[in-house]
Amino acid sequence: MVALCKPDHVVWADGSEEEKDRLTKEAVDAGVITPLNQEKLPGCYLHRSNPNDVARVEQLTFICTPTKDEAGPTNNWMAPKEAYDKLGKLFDGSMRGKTMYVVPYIMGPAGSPMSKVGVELTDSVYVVLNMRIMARMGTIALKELGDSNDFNRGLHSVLDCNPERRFICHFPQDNTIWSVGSGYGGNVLLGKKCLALRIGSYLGRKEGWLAEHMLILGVESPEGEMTYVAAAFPSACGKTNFAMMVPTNRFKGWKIYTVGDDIAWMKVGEDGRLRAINPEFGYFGVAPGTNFKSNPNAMKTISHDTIYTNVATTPDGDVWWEGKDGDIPNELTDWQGRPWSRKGSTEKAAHPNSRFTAPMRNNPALSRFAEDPEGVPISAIIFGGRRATTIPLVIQAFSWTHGVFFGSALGSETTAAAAGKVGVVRRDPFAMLPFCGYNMADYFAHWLEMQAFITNPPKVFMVNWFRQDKNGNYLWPGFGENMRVLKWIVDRARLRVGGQETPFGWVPRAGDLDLSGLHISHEQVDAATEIDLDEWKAELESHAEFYGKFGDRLPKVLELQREMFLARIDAFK
Ligand code: SAT
Ligand code: MN
Repeated sequence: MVALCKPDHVVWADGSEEEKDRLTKEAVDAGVITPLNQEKLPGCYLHRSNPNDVARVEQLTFICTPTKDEAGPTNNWMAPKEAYDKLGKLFDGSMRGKTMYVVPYIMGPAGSPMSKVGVELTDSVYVVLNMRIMARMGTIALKELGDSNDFNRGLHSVLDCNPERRFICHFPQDNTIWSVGSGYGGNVLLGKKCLALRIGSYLGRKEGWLAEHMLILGVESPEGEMTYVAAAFPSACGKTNFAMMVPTNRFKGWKIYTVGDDIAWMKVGEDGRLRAINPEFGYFGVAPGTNFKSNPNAMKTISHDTIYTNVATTPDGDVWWEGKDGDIPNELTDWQGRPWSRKGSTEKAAHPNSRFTAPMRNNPALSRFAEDPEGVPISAIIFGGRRATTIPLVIQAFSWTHGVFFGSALGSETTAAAAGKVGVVRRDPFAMLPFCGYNMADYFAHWLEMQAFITNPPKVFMVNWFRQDKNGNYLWPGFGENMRVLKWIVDRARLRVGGQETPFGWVPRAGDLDLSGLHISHEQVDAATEIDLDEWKAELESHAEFYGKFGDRLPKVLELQREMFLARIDAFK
């Protein structure tokens, strides 16, 4: 790769504090990052990206399998040879005058049988500084690897950051990722979406485990009973908030512990239960909307040793974004470094997809099992999305197969995390649409097959915090109040609370959800949990269009589920 990229220098990252200080200084001197107010935000820095490079680019992301069928209808495909040739030309000489950093890293705790080693070669010091937060990086990874050559091969160059020369290519058969022309997190922190999800999902199928776009949290009751759940929501739908939730006052004594906020690797343990690890070491979270009400633990987490990307700043070097606590400052510097004023400016001061990169050890609610090499046992799996209508506050699947059906048909309104239009419902199965590294029909089949190995399978649920009334107001207050829903989920998983059977699953009856002290009307809660048969008919009909993409490859049992639910509507009418 040195012969190809022709860097002036090669630097092996060891992950030490000394190295962090040296690289931070170099990055500051080069203008890549700027120190923030070190009294308010010790160890914190700001990075402003190229304005054309602020989110993942799904249209430029490719799965390079030998055949197009292996990548499937939901992925962009490029033949491996074509991709290597095309990107090889771009990488040729790309690091002239620059340094190539060699970044060895582990996804997962050191010594865990579930962990994987990767090595990312990059010409971006911003990537190195972010990777050391997001993954266990440096010498520790080389030790983990030993003399094995089983590691992910990642190559990254920002080039001139031109969208015309931007490609994120995955070669699952070679355990290789080539990323060029971008500096944005999801495109370039190769351990995250590229390895932990796209390549990971491929390896998971081959090796019999699951790589999922899921948070992992532990709920502890006042009696000390701990229950772990994993939950899949599309990007920017509140996974980080849910993973760090502080329960509403009514639930005094209940505690939520974070294991992970974005990715779960799950495998059947010796005990026949599904066990999950968080392969990451930090959080790459969305800043706008984060405040002491929506996520107090995140606010504490990002108060030191954090890299901010594309947020706004105040005159005294503090950070700001839309939805932060307190009054909107009169004067700011916006995410592009331009003066911004509360009265005069019409654009947002922070980019809607501006981010923080923070070490998970900063999180006051970090689970003490977050680094357990065996993972935590999962009792419930939750699928969620952002839906104005149709999907109730919570609904439980009748079976694992039904749960896979829920996941396969998940829909959500689009957000700012990916480039493109915001606010349209798109099918995002398992919240994995942009992250599944192989044919999604085979991915559904893999999920269905897993049940043969899990003797004690988690119960499966769907939630929707975002349902609206006719005037566009949210029906459910969300945030800490979501504890009420989570409690029902935990009690259902432990077989000790009632529910109402509907054609499509169980929902809580009046009295099953603890609503004490909640200042909203019962009618409003009823509206949030209502099943509207006509809306569901339209929903199930719209699944057909999505399922149709997969042709014969779609597992038959999913289409049969869909038709069965459609037929049940008439029986309930
Ligand atoms: O933008 S990232 O892919 O890093 C985060 C996300 O979209 O979930
Ligand atoms: Mn994500």
